[in-house]
Amino acid sequence: MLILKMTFFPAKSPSAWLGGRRYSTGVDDFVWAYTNTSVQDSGFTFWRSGEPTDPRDPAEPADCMRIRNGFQWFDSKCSRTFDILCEI
Ligand SMILES: [Ca+2]
Repeated sequence: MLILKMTFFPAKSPSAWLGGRRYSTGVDDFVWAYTNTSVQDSGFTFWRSGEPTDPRDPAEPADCMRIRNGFQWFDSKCSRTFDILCEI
């Protein structure tokens, strides 16, 4: 975990995109893009307390999943710029 933190979460870039995206208007309606399977039903989630937040911001909903340097998950606006995190 230390290597992951040092490699992917340097102080200037404390977040990375995960491969999940909201597919509907429900707060917990996220799917993993690679498998198109429900995040909620995957058996493991690590949302920060209070996340995901309400997606119904009509101007720019928070429909993409990101991870921060504490490794917890957040829903965020997809237009934001972060590195990506992939399974190898
Ligand atoms: Ca959020």
